[in-house]
Amino acid sequence: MKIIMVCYPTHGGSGVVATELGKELAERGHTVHFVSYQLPLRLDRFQPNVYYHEVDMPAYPLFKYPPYTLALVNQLVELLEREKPDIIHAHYAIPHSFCAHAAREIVGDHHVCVVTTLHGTDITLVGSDPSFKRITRYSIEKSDGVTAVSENLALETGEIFAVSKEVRTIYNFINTQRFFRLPEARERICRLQAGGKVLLHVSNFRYVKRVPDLVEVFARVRREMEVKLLLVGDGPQRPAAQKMVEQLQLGRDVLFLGMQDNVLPLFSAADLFLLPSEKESFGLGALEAMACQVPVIATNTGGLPEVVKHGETGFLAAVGDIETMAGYAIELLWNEPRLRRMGAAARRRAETFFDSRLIVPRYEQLYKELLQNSAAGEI
Ligand code: GMT
Repeated sequence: MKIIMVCYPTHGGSGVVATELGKELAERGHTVHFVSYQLPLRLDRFQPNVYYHEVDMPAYPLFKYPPYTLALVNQLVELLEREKPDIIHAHYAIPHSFCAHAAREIVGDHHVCVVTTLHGTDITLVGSDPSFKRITRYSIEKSDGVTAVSENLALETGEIFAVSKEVRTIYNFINTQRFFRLPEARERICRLQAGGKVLLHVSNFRYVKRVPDLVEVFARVRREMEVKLLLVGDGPQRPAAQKMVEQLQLGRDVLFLGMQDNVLPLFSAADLFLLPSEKESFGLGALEAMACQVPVIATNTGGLPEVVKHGETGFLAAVGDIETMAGYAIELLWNEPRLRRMGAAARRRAETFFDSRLIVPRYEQLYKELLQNSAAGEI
């Protein structure tokens, strides 16, 4: 198949999922054209069957807000006319799916099918805002296939937008043959006394991630043992977190590492992954941790309970319940055999339910079904 993948190129989860999906599809012999405003972070543009098209954005002083989405539609129109793809796979209902519909309309191409994958931010955070709600609903209804990255997100989409369209859950995935705990990463990354532990958080530091809760949890764990906190990523809550760390005099043990392109050694150095989010449709970072045998302490929200099994591959607590999260962390970190058992169970869960070899064929199957329906005139 010939597939156009429209996504954000950044460190955020949706861009990572779209990029990894495109790469896996290209390895399976499909032709994949990525369209974005920048080369997606994990994309190797020289991989066979992969093409990358950057959206041309002329800077024109008249516009207060550069009309990126219009430039994207124009780029898609050109690709539809030139490449005659089978599928446009848009990651995010808005703006990407909406742009795909506009491009299809302009070209009058009734062959190409539009698949929209909902990631969460486009539904529960931005998409449900009154300024975007109608257009998000339209983008979902108009798609030939719609997927959500967890059952919870599929359910919420139905509740928020009252769409008649079937929203199929296809979980996020990880290639467990490539993403696994690297030996000796700990020693290379941080110096610790014998028995010292490492906590890890990776995110874009948006408010929804509740980074201050994370620092509070760490402060409590730090009172009990020798431990370091690695914070990977950047975003609006980083300055507040840095201030808290200073005030709580934790500076010696908290490392702000900023954006990191290669996160595998960091996951491999960790004993526990913390994700105290307000909302999380899936929590890709949690899955990456699990693939590296790192148990997860997270909040009992959104799709996280579908990823992290409480008491088996980590622990879940109510949003904002710092005491409980810290209690779980301390108990587990003191109990080395249980920590290792949970780590092994986490890895097994990643392999059994979220491996790319299981999930990517589900997307291929969806594309095939849609193309068959389209050929039979059912779309
Ligand atoms: O919240 C983020 O980290 C970024 C965001 C995005 O839109 O790129 O992530 C969303 O999509 C990820 C991939 O499907 C999910 O793993 C995240 O849970 C989801 N974020 C939220 O729902 C807040």
